[in-house]
Amino acid sequence: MHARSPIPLGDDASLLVLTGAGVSAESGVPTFRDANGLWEKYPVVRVASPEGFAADPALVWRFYSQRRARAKGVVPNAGHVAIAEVERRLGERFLLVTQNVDGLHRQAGSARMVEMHGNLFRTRCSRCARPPFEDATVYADGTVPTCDACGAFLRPDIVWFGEMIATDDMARIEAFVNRATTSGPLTFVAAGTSGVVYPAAGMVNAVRARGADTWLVNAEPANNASQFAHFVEGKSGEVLPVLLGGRGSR
Ligand code: BV8
Ligand code: ZN
Repeated sequence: MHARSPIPLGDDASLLVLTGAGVSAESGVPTFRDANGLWEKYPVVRVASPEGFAADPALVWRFYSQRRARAKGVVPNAGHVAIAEVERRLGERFLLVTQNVDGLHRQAGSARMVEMHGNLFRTRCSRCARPPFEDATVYADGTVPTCDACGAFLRPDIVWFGEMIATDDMARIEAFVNRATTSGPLTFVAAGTSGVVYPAAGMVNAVRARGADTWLVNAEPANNASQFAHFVEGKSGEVLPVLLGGRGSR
């Protein structure tokens, strides 16, 4: 199905958007599982897991430093902009949950947002309670930064495989869905995600069980495409401005 008109959203309707790496693809950020994907060069378990970090922190910092260096030159695309615009129209009846760590949604103006897998430009201590801090440093090959409070290795403030999503992030999503489904209809739009990684990939089932209308916008049928009521095949940078009622639909 191809989007020709915006998703109808009544005055009491809420919108929950979930994005994955595909939404940043048109900005030039490689996705995880496409042919030239990031994971080709680095097996996930070695660069995006606590075990991998314990085994070779320098390799992990090389992986994330390379992504910081690549992300510095990229800008949001029309898909990010459409999501920020519909947030301005809906206000507190809108929430964005992103799996992306590239910071492009914030650059596009998104504010009502949960970065459920963390952020590439934040670093935290792997041991003490020192709060995470903004950090765009591209560490020189082989460097592993250490905490000046406790001396332990610093790590990217990112949720790795096998790690829990932050409890307050999950609580915020849950609270939004509860309020949205008691005050009116909820529409869920997932864009640019292969539907492989949980708990993000399970969101469609959770919201459908609460009566939400569910849309998938993706370049190909995602793993969990059958869970969605509507599937719009296409590029998020072209489809979202139409589907979310941005400029593209006038
Ligand atoms: C958890 C940070 C509880 C890293 C990421 C065994 C042991 C341990 C855990 C598990 C296990 N088996 C299963 C699990 C659970 C695991 C999981 O789901 N694994 C998968 C691989 C099976 N999940 C977890 O571990 C999560 N935590 O479950 O805690 C727990 C605890 C212990 C034990 C069990 C359970 C934590 C998951 C978070 C991992 N961190 N990111 C980093 O970013 O460096 S996930 C990583 O994948 C990214 O965040 C990325 O966003 C995410 C998902 O990928 P996608 O975003 O979907 O990107 P992808 O490339 O896959 O797809 C892009 C899509 O876009 C494609 O379909 C493409 O066609 C499309 N596309 C391309 N261009 C466009 C487009 N679409 C539209 N327009 C375009 N232009
Ligand atoms: Zn520390």
